[in-house]
Amino acid sequence: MPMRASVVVLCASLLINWTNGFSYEGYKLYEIVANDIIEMKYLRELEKQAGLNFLKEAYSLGEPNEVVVAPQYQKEIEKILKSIGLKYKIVVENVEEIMEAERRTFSLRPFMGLGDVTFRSFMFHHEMNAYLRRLAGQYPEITKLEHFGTSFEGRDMLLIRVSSGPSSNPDVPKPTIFIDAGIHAREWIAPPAALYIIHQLVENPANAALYQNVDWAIIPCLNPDGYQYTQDEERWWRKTRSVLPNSDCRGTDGNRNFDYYWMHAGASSTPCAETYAGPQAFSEPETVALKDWFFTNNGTVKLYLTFHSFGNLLLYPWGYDRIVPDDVGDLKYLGDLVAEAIYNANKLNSVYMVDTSALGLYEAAGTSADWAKAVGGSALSYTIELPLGSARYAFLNLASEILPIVQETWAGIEVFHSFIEERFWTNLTITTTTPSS
Ligand code: 0X9
Ligand code: ZN
Repeated sequence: MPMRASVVVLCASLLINWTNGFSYEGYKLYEIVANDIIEMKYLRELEKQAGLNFLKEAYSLGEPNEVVVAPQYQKEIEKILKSIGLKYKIVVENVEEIMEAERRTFSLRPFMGLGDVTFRSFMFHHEMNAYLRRLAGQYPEITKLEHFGTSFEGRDMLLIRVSSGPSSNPDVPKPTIFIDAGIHAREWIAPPAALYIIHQLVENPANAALYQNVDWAIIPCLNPDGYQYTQDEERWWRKTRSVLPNSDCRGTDGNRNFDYYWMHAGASSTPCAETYAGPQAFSEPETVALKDWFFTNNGTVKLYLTFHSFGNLLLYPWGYDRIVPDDVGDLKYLGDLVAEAIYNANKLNSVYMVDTSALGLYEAAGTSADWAKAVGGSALSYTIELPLGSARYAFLNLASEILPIVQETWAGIEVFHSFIEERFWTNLTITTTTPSS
């Protein structure tokens, strides 16, 4: 290359790096297919290594896994795949081109005022907080803001409570439904699902009955640092953004960081891996905040829901191993009812599969949903893997499909509410107010 041309290229690449610290330039998207159990096991082991970012895991043999690989690892990965005999193909030669288009769409989102909510485009974390603050100011009789915690980078994590007030029956406290979203940064469809529940409860008077006998505690963004980082830099970032003393790689998988069978299965001890469980359980301020909240509100949570994406799955414990809990009957029955309601909402007509986390997806220990049931005291606990809709690439949900997805999800939430109200309020108040003869 002539000197002048190389200087121009160098300046251009410096400019790209200056305007945007991270680039997917040269990253490739692979589809890797395991055709037997041994190949599948190899793949699961590869997942715990640095350098591979699994975007989609195959549920069954023969189905493609989608994996994004940085330029410096591509040769080595291809060599390993060939030596094992794993079939792969490159489906995107340069991921940066996809991401440029994504960034363009995001930058063209319609204007919204601070304090507003929208389900027509994705929001920034500070906009979510501003919305919660506006609601708390406008509806002080039914809402209360709580400082849930401070993220590693110092962001304010806000939780909103929706309640009509304390129980008038001293023998029966109101049950709480706890909902979080966004523990995985790149799963952008998750926070809007939580925000829509808040919006429906607080701003739609037709739903006032839903917080008469049941209290709600909702945190729409459990990993604000990671979320911001996906908007500014690396769209497919999953973990928190904490800094480790002995590694240049940052972040822990929040959903491997809880102290219940920590590191037992499906988690990595390699800091650069996507499923890095952290140097120890509860190493992250964001997961500690959740733990502390549960302990402070001792025993009140009867249903724990955590929104993720994607895959149309309603998963209940256990996730750390392929075993079912004693109350599997309730968990499966309620999950099926919810799945039916989501389908019948007639928005995207998503068909959800209902199973334990380990049997329906894969074994993974240290998740919030296992912890919420085993230690946090919430017998009912679900991980909800929201749909990808008609998006072509993993996690890159279309802005135009936010609304139908959150609407159909809301139909499922109404069913969850009815079950909790009946079991932990109606039935209990009848027993405590009817004198036994
Ligand atoms: O791996 C996870 O943390 C969740 N899937 S995601 O694609 N959103 O990352 C699934 C958690 C469900 N629990 C288990 N499979 N144990
Ligand atoms: Zn997730």
